[in-house]
Amino acid sequence: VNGSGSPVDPLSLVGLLEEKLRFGHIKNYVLKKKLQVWCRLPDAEWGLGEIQSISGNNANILLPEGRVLAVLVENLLPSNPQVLDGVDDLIQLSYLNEPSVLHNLKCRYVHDMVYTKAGLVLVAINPFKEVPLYGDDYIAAYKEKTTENPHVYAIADSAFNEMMRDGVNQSIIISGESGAGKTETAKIAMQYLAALGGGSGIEYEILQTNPILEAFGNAKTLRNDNSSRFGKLIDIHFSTSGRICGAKIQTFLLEKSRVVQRAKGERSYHVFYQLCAGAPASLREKLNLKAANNYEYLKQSDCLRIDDVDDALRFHRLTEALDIVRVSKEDQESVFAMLAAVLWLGNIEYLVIDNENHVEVVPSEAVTNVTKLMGCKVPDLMLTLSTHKIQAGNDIVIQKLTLPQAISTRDALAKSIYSSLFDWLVEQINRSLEVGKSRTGRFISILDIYGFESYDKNSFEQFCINYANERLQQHFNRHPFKLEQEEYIQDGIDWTKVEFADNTECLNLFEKKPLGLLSLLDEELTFPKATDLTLADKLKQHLIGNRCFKAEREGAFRICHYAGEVLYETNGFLEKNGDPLHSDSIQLLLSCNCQLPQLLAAHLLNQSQNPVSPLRRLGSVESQKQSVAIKFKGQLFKLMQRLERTTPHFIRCIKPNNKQLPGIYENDLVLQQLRCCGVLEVVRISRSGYPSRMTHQQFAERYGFLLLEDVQFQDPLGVSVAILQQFNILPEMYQVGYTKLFFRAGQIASLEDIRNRTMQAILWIQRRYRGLIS
Ligand code: AOV
Ligand code: MG
Repeated sequence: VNGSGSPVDPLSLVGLLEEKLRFGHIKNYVLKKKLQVWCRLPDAEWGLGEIQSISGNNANILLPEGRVLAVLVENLLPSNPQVLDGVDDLIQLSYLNEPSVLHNLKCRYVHDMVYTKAGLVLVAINPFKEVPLYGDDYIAAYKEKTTENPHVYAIADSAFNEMMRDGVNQSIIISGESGAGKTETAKIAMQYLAALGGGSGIEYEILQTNPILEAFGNAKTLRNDNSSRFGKLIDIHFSTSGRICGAKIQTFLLEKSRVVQRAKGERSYHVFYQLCAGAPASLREKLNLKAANNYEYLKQSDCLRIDDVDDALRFHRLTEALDIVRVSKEDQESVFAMLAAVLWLGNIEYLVIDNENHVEVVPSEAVTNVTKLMGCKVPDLMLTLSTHKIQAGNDIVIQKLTLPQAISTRDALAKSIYSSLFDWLVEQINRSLEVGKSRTGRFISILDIYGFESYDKNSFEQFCINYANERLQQHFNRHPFKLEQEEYIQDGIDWTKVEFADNTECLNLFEKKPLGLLSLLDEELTFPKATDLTLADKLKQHLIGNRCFKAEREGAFRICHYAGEVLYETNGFLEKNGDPLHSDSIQLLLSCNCQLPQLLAAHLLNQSQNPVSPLRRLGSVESQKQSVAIKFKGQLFKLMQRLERTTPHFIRCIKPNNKQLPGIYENDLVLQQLRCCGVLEVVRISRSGYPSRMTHQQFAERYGFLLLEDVQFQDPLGVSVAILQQFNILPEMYQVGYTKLFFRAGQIASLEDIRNRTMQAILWIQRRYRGLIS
């Protein structure tokens, strides 16, 4: 009962309390015997029980197995009535505490219902097995709207409809940790859009880009057997009639170090193993191919195969897909030749020739194979891989390399060939998918990047990947949270602010100038004597005191990311960020008499034209270019700007266990992901907020004709208020802002219903009337 003596709806009271308490404790609720509650069990899990007795701060809880547990009242949370078990939108839960949400998601998960709405966001829990939720029948059901179960299809469907209705470009933004299911989800969304807008055949080409990009850009890691090692944005373009008319793929920072080294138990890019296992005999002979275990670059990490994956079959599929996106057989063969060249490069060995550790290349099968495959001369290759040209005044001096220098020169060449080959391939694909003449400029973008990663050892690659995830998280925060709340406040409506984890501070740690991580990293490249250890010292010196940064033992530092703390080791940072490629190596590629190496060289030259960050410290005729991290930052900024101009649809993928196995739902792991990505806060906002809104003008125009009294001389606000009164819309269901009206979920739907029925009645009367006259 409220202050005026009238009864209060118990649900709204609960909501109110909850709003105040956020994840607050039960002691502020009415505790009574028989109440069903969640209580913390001794093993720290949440268990369901019933209050047996309470005295002061202590309660006795009856557990299902008959045991009675004495607990502190503050360790209790209210549970939801059983009828709410497994609701398909978390908004519907009466109590929105963590154990209730976990329980709800689990109820659904065990029944293979892997999708659940959380207000504006779709939560997708990785089933790690085939679930019967996809294919033509399901697509038809979502197309015809005969089902309302949450699904990726439903998200793709609303993106499509909003694009057609509002003429605004849309984006489907998929996030989640490594192995959570982003790439699979992106493919499911593409499949739906292809079915919806297909017909011309181009949709088939678009789908076939997936096996190609996965072969060249995915690899087995310790977290995921098919881990994306690059970021991808695909824009699918539509004609005015809603047909797909083309697509464009943009990729971000491929992890190229993987080609030459990685952790034990991981693999290099799938395509290498596919080629070795699946190339037909004639190609094998032409490229001097051997089995994967003959190549240093492949065998070094003690992992050549992936369970249940047939690399030879995948190779076959890859060539089919390449045919479909119109990469000619000739070009395909050149691509495979370059891949074989990279593999043979890894087998090239050095001989130390003096006591200063200077080396020469050992003549071998590897050397001749590389030269044959690339079309260059043996002495040129041997010289490039063992010497440096240094500009001394007007003269060029040739200096022998030491063993470590020579190895890194060889590896840099292999990495550059691979990454430029990847870019070249994406260009070919884009050419094939080019948006035709019927372009309307309308598109749906799907974003799938590498997920947040934290290993025992984290290096520059994780640093970049996790930075990208921070950026994406910021975009996610801005949308349901910041923008929503800002709009309420601007329009002057009553609104209790919901606190949410904001990652601006961590982003600033990366991006601030001149003393952010990226600037400091860049600056260190310009010091001739810098090493990975001096870099670590410098970071400590400048960043200590920042709440998101922690100094660690020598050569290491820690960042507090939105998704957890990660310990980075600076070992390799400088070289990976500087990404030096000797101009000698580019010259070598240019001197080849095959076309592809020349094209790749041109591409590499093009990339290195940015005159930033002179890599003087390497003391040679270096190509001058932007550091990797700074370039990446620029790319991410552009990406975010583009996404800002679209209507976003968010999908949060969740990994229920770290074993990549079906049927295992680990509460702690799921909870940690829900917490760090702010899913609960989104629900809270969606629920306590006013998701529908219209300007006074729009509202008056749309519903004004329903008024029984003539109000045509009133202003839009006056008309709007009259409509609200006539239809008895309860005051708690709406708010009147300075410019807009805000409604609780469901209100507009019921007004629309009245409007539709009235319109039909009017049409019917008109028809009758005409009939009478004629
Ligand atoms: P990721 O993209 O989020 O990781 P993936 O999409 O590659 O994760 O998913 C990892 C694995 O989980 C897949 O290879 C499938 O075996 C399984 N999986 C995911 N979604 C589904 C689904 N809907 N149905 C069945 N199996 C699924 V990374 O790219 O590592 O961040 O960089
Ligand atoms: Mg992926």
